[in-house]
Amino acid sequence: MNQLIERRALLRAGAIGAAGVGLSSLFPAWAQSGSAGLAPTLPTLSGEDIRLKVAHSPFTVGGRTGHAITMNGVLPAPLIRLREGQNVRIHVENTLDEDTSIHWHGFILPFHMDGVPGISFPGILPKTTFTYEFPIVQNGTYWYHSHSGLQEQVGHYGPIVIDPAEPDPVAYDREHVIVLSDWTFLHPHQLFGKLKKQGGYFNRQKQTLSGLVGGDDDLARNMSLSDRLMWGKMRMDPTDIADVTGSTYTYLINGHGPAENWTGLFRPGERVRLRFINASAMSIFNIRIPGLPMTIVQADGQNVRPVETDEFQISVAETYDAIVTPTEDKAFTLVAESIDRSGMGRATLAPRMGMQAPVPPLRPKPLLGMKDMGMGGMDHGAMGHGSMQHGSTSDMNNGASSEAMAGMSHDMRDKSLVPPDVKVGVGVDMIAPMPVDRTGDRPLGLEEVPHRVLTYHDLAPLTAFHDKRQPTRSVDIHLTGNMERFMWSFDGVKLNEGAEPIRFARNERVRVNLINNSMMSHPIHIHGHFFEVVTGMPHGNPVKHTVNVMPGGKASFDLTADAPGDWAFHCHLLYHMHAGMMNVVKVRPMDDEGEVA
Ligand SMILES: [Cu+2]
Repeated sequence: MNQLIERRALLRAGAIGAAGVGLSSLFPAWAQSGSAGLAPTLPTLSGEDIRLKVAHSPFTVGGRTGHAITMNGVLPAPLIRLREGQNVRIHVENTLDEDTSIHWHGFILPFHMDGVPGISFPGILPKTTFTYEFPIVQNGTYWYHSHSGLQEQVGHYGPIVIDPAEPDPVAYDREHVIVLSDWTFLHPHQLFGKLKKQGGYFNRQKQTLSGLVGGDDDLARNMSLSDRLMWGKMRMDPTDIADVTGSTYTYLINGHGPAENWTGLFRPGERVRLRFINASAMSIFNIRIPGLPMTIVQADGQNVRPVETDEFQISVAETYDAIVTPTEDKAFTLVAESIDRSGMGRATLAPRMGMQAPVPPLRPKPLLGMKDMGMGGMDHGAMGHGSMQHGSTSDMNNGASSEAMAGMSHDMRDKSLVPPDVKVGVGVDMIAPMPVDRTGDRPLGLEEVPHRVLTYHDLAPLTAFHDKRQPTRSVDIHLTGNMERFMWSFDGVKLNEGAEPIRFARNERVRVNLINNSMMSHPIHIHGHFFEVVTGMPHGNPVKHTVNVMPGGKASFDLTADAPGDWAFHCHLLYHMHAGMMNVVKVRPMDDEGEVA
C-alpha cells in the first residue's frame, strides 16, 4: 500500500519531469519544492510493514546529472513516519552488486537490528532482502542511512519522524522536514584518495606559505606579520576548518541545490515546525532565517525547553526542531552556510511558490584561534600573556598572543603531554596542550556575530533524564589525528589497527570525557544509547545521541549503559570514520548471562 503511494508519487514526479523540470530530479513528495508541508494526506512510509529498495539512480543538481545510491528511487530517501508504541518491520531489498545496510540513527533498539556491518549484523548482501524488526519506544525527529562503505555520500539517507504516544508538548500548525546534505560529482573513493594524499586538498582557501608570510592572500591581509610567521613556523593553517569544502560540494536542502531553491509553504500567522536533520557526509552548517527568530524545541529527538535564537550550528548527524511564526505575507530565506563559508545551502519559506527573499552573501571566512589549538586553558601566570585568555579569532590579530603561541609551538608537538594509554605514532601529529570544556562556547566562526547564537548550555531538557545516579567511573577518550596524512583515530589507534573495545558494565553509569587533541570539530555519536551532555547548568543536561566536540576542546557525557550488545561509537564525519575514528562499545552481560550484581 505504502509502496504503491510512493510509486504513484514517483510517477507524478516523473510526469512533471517530462514537462521540463528535469526528468531525473525525483523527489519524494515531502521534499518537492512548493511542498505544503507534512500532512496526513502526504505519501510517507508508515504502518507496521515498510519496504525499501536500495538501487542505483541518476541524480541531477545544478543542471548536471551524476550517479546516486538511493532508496525507492529518491534522494533524500522516503520519509518514514512512525508512532511511539508501534512495532515495525522494515524490509530492505538490496539490488546493488555490493553489500548495503541501514542504520536507524538515534534509535533505541536491540543491537542486532542497529544495522552496522561487522559489528551488529553481517550486512545486507547483494540481491538479498533483510528485514529489520523492532518496537518503537521513543518519539521525535531522526534519520536513517547506510553504514556500508561510503554509500552515505552518494544519497543513501532519509528522514524519520516518530509521533509521540502522548500529546505532543510542542504546538504547531504545519511542519516541514529539512534534510541538509552535501553532494559531489567526485566518486567518494576518489575523494577519500585525494584527502589521503593531501589532507588540505579541498581547502582552496588555504594559504601558501609565501602568501601567508608576504601577506598576499586575502586572509593574510587581516593578520599581523607575527601571526603569519607563527602559523608558518608551526606548519599549521588557521583556515583549516573543513576537510571537504564548497570547491567540490553542492550543499543540498531536501535534495535541492541553492539555485533550485527548495520552497516550503506556510500561511502567515501559523506556527511552523521545522525538523532540521544534518544528513551530510562531512558538512557542519550554520542555520539562520534572516528576519525570523527560531524557537528550538527539540535536539536529537529529545524535547528541550523552548529557547529562542537567531542562529545555530548543526553538526553532522545532529537534529534540531525549531518553531517559526512568520506573520507577514512575505518570503524568508533559509540559509545553511557551511562552517568554513565555502558555500551554502539555500531554501525559501514563503506563502506562495515563486516568492523569494534576498539571499545574504557568505560571511567572511573564520580563522582558527587560541582555543581551537587547545590552548584555551592557559592562564596568565603560565603564559605571561593576559591576551591568551580570550581565545576568540580576534586574538589572532593580537601580536602579544601570537608571540605566546609561537612560544607554545614546541608544546603543541610535545607528545609527552598525553597519558600513556594514548598511542602516539605517525597517526598523531599534534596534541592540544590544554583542552578546555567548550560546551558553553559559541560555535566556531560565530563568536562575534551580532545576534543570538545557540550553545549546548542553552539546551535544557523538558523532562529530567530517567537515571539520576552520579557516574561511578570516568573514561577519557582522546580524539586524535594527523591532518596532513588524513589519519583519524581514538587514543591514537585506528579501528582496523586492533583498537581495544570500550567496555561498559550493563547498567553502569559512566562519565565519558571526549578530549579533542586535534584542530577540527568531531561530532561523536554512540549507537543504541542517549547520553547527557554535561553542561553543569542548573536547568539540567541536554540528552543527545551526538555531541560536537570543538577543536582543542573537551566535552563530557554521562551514559547509562542499559543496552546490552555491541555498538558502534564513532566520529560522524564520514571520512574520519572511514579513516579509523571509530570503535566498538561492548555492554555486558547480555540477557542470557545473568545480571550485574
Ligand atoms: Cu571526526
